[in-house]
Amino acid sequence: MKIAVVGATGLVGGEMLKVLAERNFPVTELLPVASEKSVGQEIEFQGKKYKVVSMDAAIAARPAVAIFSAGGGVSKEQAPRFAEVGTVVIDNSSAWRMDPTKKLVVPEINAKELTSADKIIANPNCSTIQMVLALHQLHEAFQIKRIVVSTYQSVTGTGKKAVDQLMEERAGQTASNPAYPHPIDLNVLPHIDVFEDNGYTKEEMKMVRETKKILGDDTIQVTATAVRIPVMGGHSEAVNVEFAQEFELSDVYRILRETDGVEVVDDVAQNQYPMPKDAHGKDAVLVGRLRRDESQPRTLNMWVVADNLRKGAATNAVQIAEAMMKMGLLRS
Ligand code: 11C
Repeated sequence: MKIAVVGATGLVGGEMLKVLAERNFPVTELLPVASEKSVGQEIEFQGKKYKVVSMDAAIAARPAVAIFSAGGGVSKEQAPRFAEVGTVVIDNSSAWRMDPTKKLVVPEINAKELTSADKIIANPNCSTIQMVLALHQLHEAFQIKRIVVSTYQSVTGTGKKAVDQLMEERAGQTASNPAYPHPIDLNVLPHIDVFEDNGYTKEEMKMVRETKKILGDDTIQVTATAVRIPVMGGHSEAVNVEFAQEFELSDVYRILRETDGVEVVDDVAQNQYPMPKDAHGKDAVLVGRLRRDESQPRTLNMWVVADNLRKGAATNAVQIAEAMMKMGLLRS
């Protein structure tokens, strides 16, 4: 299968290539696409060298799938051009997520809704993916009323510039090209993406809006505080969730252990709980610190950690492509 990876030289693009190779996605020809200045540069994939090509060259090659991770502006402009030649676009930006004509997919939850009419499919925000994956089966069992979430997000979510900032600061230098308006090492920034008119950040509002769309339930109330911390390897989330129905903690454990893509790590007697250093490089969403909120009935506290570049981005996108291939929705 011919596959284009748009934004192939970025952090997420690199992870996309790694995941495609690891999962043995049947790639017959890879079309790595990046900015004009990278055209001609070589990329290694499954032991073969591929030259970075221009957007126009990739569209002319009519790949079966194009996985985009090059920012919202590029997606808005270029995804429809791929769709016009019959390519299925899986887009990792926020450009199409809330478009009512586009599906926002976490395969374990809603890949079954995809049809041959879907040519541009949106990959959700990383912090939303890990939260809804941990919650969707609990929602089916007990009906979520309200979620209060605080995030602790890795600098890899911002990209290479932020990783460089953290590393330079950690080496005692002033960052040469900082990604953030403040130092990030030995600091915490309650600020991810831009501020909206309501005082929340765009990252916080993504969690509100995308959760309702993926779980297909506008009645779910969500409030979020998104925070950047000097960590690499994964995003962590403290999730407080109020259900409409009463639950037993033992059923919560059982349901989470049976949820595809979730791994329960919860043995406090042995100091076992999810941490970004353990989630790093893994596809599973790690869930632990499960306990009742004793201040209010039918409410659960949990701690959710995942590698934001993998299940939060690359793995989820490749899983969408795999699901569509299985459903016969990709041309070979
Ligand atoms: C972060 N969640 O950690 C962001 C990165 O909408 O796909 C992903 C942004 C997005 O900064």
